[in-house]
Amino acid sequence: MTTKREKPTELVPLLRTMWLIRAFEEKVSALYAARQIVGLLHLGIGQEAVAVGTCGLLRTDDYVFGGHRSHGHAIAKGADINRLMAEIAGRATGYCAGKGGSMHIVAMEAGFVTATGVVGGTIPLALGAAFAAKETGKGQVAVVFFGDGAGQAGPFHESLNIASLWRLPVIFVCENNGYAEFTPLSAHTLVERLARHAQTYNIPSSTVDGKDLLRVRDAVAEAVRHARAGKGPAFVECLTHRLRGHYEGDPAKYRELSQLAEWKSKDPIARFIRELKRKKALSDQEVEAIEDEARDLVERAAEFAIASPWPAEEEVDSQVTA
Ligand SMILES: Cc1ncc(C[n+]2csc(CCOP(=O)(O)OP(=O)(O)O)c2C)c(N)n1
Ligand SMILES: [Mg+2]
Repeated sequence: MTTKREKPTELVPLLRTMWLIRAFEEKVSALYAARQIVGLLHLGIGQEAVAVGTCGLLRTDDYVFGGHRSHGHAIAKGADINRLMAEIAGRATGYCAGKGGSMHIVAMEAGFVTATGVVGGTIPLALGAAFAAKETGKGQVAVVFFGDGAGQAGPFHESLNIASLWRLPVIFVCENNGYAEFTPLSAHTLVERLARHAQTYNIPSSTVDGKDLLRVRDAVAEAVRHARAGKGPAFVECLTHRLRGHYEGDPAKYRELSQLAEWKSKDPIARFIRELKRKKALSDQEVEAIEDEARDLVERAAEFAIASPWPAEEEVDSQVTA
């Protein structure tokens, strides 16, 4: 697998997926403001290039794990947006029958194994999938997305060590957005680049601009090649920004407005559009059509979700464990 010889027009579907994620999360935000969705929501607006740059390289039977900010990861891996929207809205037609919600997405048919609200919680689980992949020998890899905050969790370090020791085909994708909740990276660690931890455990690593889809894609392509060849794990740190608060409704007083304006000027979608236009891969009209199509699909997903029934009362104890 190489990313170097692709024709620019072959990259256009990646823009479609980025727009689908952006439109989806903007709709989720609007439904939340209208109280048609309730609960705790963490949006990845601004971080789409990491999800798409990574998952666009994977096979359906590769395993992906996420965390509390993973709508985009699931969509990029091919999850059905109707069932995803229904899950976030708590409806019976959702992926987990409406009982998991925004932070507990499972889309097994797409290879999106699970997400969790426990920071760093899926990192060891991805090792399990990678171990199974290694045993069955079909060349599958496991990918786990996590944030800079997870880098201070014990399971992160334990998992890096074991993955390296057992040469597991797992790719650690760190979305370093510089904050864990309301705390800047500099206040929770002296290790500015999370990829340095990979070096400690002899895992090949790179740090890339996570707002630049093609840089993410190149780094992940290298990591996937390495893992599929049986050479063990790889680590890709993507420097990115979240353009919303930590959760929807977060007043975000810990960051300056000027800082937010600067981050917005580096929006990964606008940047990829500029890149595709420079490569003469698409026209202004095509750019508009891609956005319109994404918004239409998302509107239909929202209609499907809101028209869906709530889980039945007698279902409250099924499919859940105490
Ligand atoms: C084990 C655990 N500790 C603390 C929390 C509370 N918490 C929720 S999100 C979060 C910050 C996570 O930061 P990061 O990993 O950088 O992800 P980001 O929110 O930036 O995407 C924390 C500490 C939690 N959910 N789980
Ligand atoms: Mg973070």
